[in-house]
Amino acid sequence: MDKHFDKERFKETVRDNVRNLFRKTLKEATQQQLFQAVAYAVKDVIIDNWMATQQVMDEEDPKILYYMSMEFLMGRALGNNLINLTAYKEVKEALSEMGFDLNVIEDQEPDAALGNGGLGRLAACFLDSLATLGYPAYGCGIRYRYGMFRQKIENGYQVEVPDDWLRNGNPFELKRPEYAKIVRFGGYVRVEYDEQTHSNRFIQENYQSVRAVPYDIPVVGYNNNMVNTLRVWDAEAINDFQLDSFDKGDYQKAVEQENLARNIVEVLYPNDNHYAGKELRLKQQYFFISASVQEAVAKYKRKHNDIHKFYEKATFQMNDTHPTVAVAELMRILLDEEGLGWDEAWEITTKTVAYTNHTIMAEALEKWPIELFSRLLPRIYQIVEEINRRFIAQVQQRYPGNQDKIAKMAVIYDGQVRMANLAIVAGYSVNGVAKLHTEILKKQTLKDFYEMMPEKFNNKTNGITQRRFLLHGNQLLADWVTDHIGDEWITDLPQIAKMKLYADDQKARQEFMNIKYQNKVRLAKYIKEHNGIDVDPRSVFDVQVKRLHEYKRQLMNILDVMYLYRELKEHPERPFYPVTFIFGAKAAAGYRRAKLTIKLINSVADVINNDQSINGKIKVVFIEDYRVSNAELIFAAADISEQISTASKEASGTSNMKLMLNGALTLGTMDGANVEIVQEVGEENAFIFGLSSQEVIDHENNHDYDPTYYFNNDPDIRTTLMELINGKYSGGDMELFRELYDSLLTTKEGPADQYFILADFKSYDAARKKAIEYYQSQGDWAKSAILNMASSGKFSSDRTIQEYVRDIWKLEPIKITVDPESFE
Ligand code: B1H
Repeated sequence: MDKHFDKERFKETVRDNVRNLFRKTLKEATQQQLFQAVAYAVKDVIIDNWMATQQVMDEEDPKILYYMSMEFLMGRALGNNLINLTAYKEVKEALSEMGFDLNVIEDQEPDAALGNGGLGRLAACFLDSLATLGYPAYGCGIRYRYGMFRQKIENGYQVEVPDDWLRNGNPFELKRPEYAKIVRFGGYVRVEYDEQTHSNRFIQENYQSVRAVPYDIPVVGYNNNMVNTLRVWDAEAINDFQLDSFDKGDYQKAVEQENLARNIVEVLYPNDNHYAGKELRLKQQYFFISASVQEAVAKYKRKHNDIHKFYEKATFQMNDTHPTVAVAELMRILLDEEGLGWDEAWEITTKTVAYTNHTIMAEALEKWPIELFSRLLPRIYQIVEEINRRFIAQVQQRYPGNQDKIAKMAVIYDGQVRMANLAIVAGYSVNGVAKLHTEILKKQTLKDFYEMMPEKFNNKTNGITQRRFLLHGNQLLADWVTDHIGDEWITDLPQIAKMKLYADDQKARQEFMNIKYQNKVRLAKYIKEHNGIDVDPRSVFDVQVKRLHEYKRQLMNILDVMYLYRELKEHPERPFYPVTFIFGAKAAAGYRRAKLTIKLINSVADVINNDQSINGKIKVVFIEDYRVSNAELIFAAADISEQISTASKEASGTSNMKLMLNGALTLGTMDGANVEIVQEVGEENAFIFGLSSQEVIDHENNHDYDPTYYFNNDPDIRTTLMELINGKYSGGDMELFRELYDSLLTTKEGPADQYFILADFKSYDAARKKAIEYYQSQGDWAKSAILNMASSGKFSSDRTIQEYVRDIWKLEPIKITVDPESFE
């Protein structure tokens, strides 16, 4: 866009848009209206590139990736689109000449929060990398009417507020009614013998249906004219009954279908790493998968007549098991609509679908009761049954008489449909999301599958996009890097290793710390405005931002803050460098312990922040409504990156990468991608503590972990835990936090201290003190921080996507050259 960016014309367009959209002059327009006007002006530019991309795809007919995901955590689009159009600075300037501030305008945009956490944000980073690398791809998802809830903190408690993100419309989306599809639920399957083909036909009858209507959201590649599409499906009611034959049955059905359409896309389930088993969730899954698969097949057929080669032009990546009904839906279309035989259909399907596993947490495993599954999806269930029957026969052939293998690997077992097993049996690829995670899958979780089909298994360590999380989120640091090594890092992050040269340079260290300081001032201002808390930008910013989950151990973090505070009070003579402990986290609405942990953090914050005697040496801040947009501010300002999950539990983590890229030092366990981060940056530039994944797994297998040992033998631990039930942080209420206390010491509800907090507590505390100590030698710290940033090259999602393309998808990049005429 830089070559063609016409500042005067852009201003004119913004003026016209305000006029046409709102019947207002620029002076009269609100900031929200200005946002809309600017967004539409940007969309004008995107549309040309979007059409050009479509044209090249039509001409070259490349293989297309369909990235199927229940979640796309996109965040805001305006700033990111401007960044990728390489027009950010020009537009900022143009707006400033008109008397407006692009930052303020960006802040008017609601986050597109169609996801919970890492899994959804990973999908968003992947789309950015796919477009930037020129790979033809569709994101396939749901246009939730309400995204991830907005979090309010009231009296220290999390309160969930509906996220009405479409209230003012979404200027970037495009409704595509011409691609609508019908999706059917329920009823029964009638089998009919076809005399001509001597085969059975399966006809679903007495079903309810909804119309799936796609909305396309552009995904702009960086500086390459490429625009891919995120296609999210909305549901509309089908009311095709005859008003004159308005009998009771029709009316009843019309109302039911109306309700189905209204409910199905209403809201994103706010669970991260947890399976709730709700019927509506399965409806959501089949709804967007059926529509997406139908469209993928229809698109193929517009150009090709041999359906047997479908997999040469399309591949489906299933983001966890949530889209796994795609296996059976593709089979259904091939069998029932294309009239293929089982073996041909199976060959095509198993060359089309691939599966990514994102977690080994047992409670996240999707297992649908047969009753529910077969009632909702009768034909799909038949197909899954047949897949299972044939697979079990294979297992029996390979392991004659071995019931245990069947018990572990069957797709249908014990009254349940096991989606992970279906995904593995049908997928041509099964991947984990970090080296350690993939090894655990192969050796433990999916051992039997790995033994039977080792060729399917591979690792794809996650990554993040440096365009959003450095170029957009931390413009000072981005410019500084570019001044030193040029701008190739923007599309080739390993180039940032050239900054290692400057780790020993006094002037560079000073400059780095100055930039970090300015980003801390920016965050301090945000905290003052949103929390009313004063924090000192000269203090260490110790940051843990991620979903609230017991395995991520925010509880261990806050317990250690309580311990540090007590030490500070008891030993005022000891030197203590000021630290600001920053938390940001949403808890699933029904996750009691997680929500109580938020209350604890806020209660500890209240006590400590209001204790005048400690001179503000410790501050605790819980940032309300942690989401992509404020994450960008937080990463830029962080000194310490808390990555403290129980080893083996965090499949990869991605905030660890975003924080590293912004020059934070990792304080963490040897879990997920932390292992690879330490490998890249060196142990001397990180603070590693705690049990190893093998130690954790051994304790779990041997049932020999006893947290009361630590409670009884370590007075620091004991005293800290007692503070949960002695009223110190609850205005005298001894019961408020008892559930947390109990979770660590009793087996009332599940194993005591399931996540080994007490085992790791002292080594965590020591590692943290070491980090704070290290911060005081500013030169050394700056060196380590620069080295962290400079060693983050591996963690670009560009690298991850190249690996997926090379090992799994086998796509070819396309080139978009836009006819400059289209800008006139
Ligand atoms: C991850 C989930 C997840 N793993 C179920 N699994 C969900 C599971 O709504 N549900 O039912 C939602 C999310 N999310 C995360 O994926 C891992 O915990 C992270 O370690 C990983 O970095 C991320 C991306 O791979």
